[in-house]
Amino acid sequence: MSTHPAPQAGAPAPAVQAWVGLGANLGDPAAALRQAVRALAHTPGIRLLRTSSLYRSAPVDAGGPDYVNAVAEIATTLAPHALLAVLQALEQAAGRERPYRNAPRTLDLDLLLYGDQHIATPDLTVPHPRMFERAFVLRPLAELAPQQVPPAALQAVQDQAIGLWRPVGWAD
Ligand code: A4P
Ligand code: MG
Repeated sequence: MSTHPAPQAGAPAPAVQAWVGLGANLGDPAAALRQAVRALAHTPGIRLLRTSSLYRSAPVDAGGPDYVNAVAEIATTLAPHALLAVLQALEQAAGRERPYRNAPRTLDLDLLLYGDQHIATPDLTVPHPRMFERAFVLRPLAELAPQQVPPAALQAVQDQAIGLWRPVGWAD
């Protein structure tokens, strides 16, 4: 017999823990990340659990100014595609333009992990397909959820230039 009780009809969906990668390198990137985190915290179906430190990182596979990157840990009752739609709406609200691949951007929000689910659809792949190649994802994610980041993965990206964003933090 299953040890898990069957969900009750009409019962609220159970919350799933998920991690969102944030990045920006145009305009005022730290302000854009702060605004995005505030907006996530106020979105129905999303509870903001924690945020990593803000990091400054050199562009990877891209040009333009240095990036500010961070990761947010959330609990959400939204389904993965509904969460993606929220992230894309916030990117649009921040004036995101997409002139070419990996172009500098005012705000990029990527769904890195959604519980332990593996998702492969035309518009959503989870875990995010490039996250394990990137220090700007793995360093802040390891701060929040070291169990999600194998030491060998961190080691593999140690040559990528990244450090804490100074002098301002989330509160500034
Ligand atoms: N998509 C599929 N899976 C996902 C997912 N898990 N999360 C689709 C979010 N979106 C996902 O995304 C293109 C399409 O990916 C979307 O339509 C969505 O349906 P996009 O945001 O329009 O384009 P993008 O940002 O160029 O793609 P992506 O995948 O976010 O780019 P990357 O690979 O993350 O690279 N260097 C530094 N230092 N810091 C950065 O933040 N970012 C990039 C972007 C490159 N270099 C960087 C940084
Ligand atoms: Mg993106």
